[in-house]
Amino acid sequence: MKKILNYIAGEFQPPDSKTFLENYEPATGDIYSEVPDSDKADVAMAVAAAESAFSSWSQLPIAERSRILLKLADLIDEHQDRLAQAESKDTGKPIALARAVDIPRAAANFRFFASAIVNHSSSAHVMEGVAVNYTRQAPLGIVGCISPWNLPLYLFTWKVAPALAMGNCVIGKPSELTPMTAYMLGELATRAGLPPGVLNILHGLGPKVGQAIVEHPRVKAISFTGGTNTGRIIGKLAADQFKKVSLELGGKNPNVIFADCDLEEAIRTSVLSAFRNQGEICLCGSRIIIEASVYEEFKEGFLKQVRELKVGNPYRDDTAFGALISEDHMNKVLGYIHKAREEGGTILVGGGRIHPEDLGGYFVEPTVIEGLDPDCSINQEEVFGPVVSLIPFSSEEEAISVANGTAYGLSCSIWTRDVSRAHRVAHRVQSGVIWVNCWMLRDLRTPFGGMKQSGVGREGGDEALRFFSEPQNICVKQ
Ligand code: TXE
Repeated sequence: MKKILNYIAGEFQPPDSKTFLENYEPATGDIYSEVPDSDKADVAMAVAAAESAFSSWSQLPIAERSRILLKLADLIDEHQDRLAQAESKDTGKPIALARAVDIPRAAANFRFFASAIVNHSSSAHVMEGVAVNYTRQAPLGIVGCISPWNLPLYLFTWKVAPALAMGNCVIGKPSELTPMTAYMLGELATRAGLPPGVLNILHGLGPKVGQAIVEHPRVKAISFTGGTNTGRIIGKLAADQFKKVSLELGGKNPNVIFADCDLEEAIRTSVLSAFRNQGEICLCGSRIIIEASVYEEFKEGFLKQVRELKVGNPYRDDTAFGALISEDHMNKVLGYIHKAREEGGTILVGGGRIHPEDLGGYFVEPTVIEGLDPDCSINQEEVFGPVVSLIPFSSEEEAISVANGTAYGLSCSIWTRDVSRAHRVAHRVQSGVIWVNCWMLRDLRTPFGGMKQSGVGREGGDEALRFFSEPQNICVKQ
């Protein structure tokens, strides 16, 4: 049985407690590796390693920091296939998706921030004849990066890369459900020449080792992606010590389909946005709000494409839809489908567990529901699985009201050929990320994050560089 180890001070080591957790393969339900059950003793070791590395890492010339991170990006590319296989096995996601999206994006994250720091400039404010102010973006010191299981290496590196680029030392914790690629990253970091202690990777349970990272007084900031309830706990703990926090939380994202849109393209993209990664992406569009005059036409085309989705063994190259992350999560998703039935919804397609090729893992069919009130639980709560609800609307006003009618505000796709309407609606929808006639088209320079209960703060581009640094103004009298 493969034993995953913590990565502290450039060395792989077992947790201080010497105890391990079981790691399941979602496609089969089998235990296939063991994960350190780390605790605050491991956090203390990681903090000590990071403290001794900080001074030289933060003072390294920017070009040299950039060179090491670019090297790490190249190594991720070089090991793309191995990493994609590991990601697929650990998450149940199709290998094709891991190859096309997860792993290339992890490399892109390092490459993007390695280049961003070389081009980054700070501001100066001249008081004519009196003084000059210049603002230094000083690294924070030690920061914590806590990431979820749905896009493991993609989201872990989305945090770690800007943190390291700005000269911080990192204590990273991937999800206990998907530790494998973060573990493999440690080895690549060493090979890229990252000095020991600059990046430390701890594994284990959120409330135990995750919380110990948040609570450690020497950890200056926490960047977190995960569930809204966990974000609330982390936000409260961090506030006690006045730590900076960036919280990327859940979503209940609407796709708003106006009758004048390119319906064929809207259907094709809505299938992707509903079911990519089995619906386990915070950006997935789980409420499709459709103008009544094209409702039936949209529904017919949408259902046809959903029925054609290649569901099955994630290790086959042509699979488009794999297994859910865990038995608990599968039961949660099935529970929501059951509740939707009780609340009067009609299941148009899917609705149950399946066992493709007799695999014993956690597969749930892509599920489409109609006939539910916008206020019922499945239209309000984040299912984070392959369940989408169709909701008709009759006016622009109603569409905006339904789109805004949840506690979340992460992303929204608006489908229309009317440019004025696209802007008008976009400005009134309470979401941090708006796509017009597209979905998940990402430019890493743009601010990324949610409004309302979808989060606090923004990631990406300059926002990330600002988050992982502290402005220090220096005023020099002339
Ligand atoms: O996430 P958690 P879970 C949503 C989705 C899902 C729900 C719960 O709705 O069903 O959240 O998923 C660590 N202190 N999203 O339970 O628990 C944990 O170990 C510090 C949305 O898997 O939030 C993991 O590394 N850390 C989402 C990370 O937090 C703690 C992606 C996320 O786990 C902690 C995933 C604590 N007290 C789930 N408790 C998105 N927005 O992309 C847990 N952790």
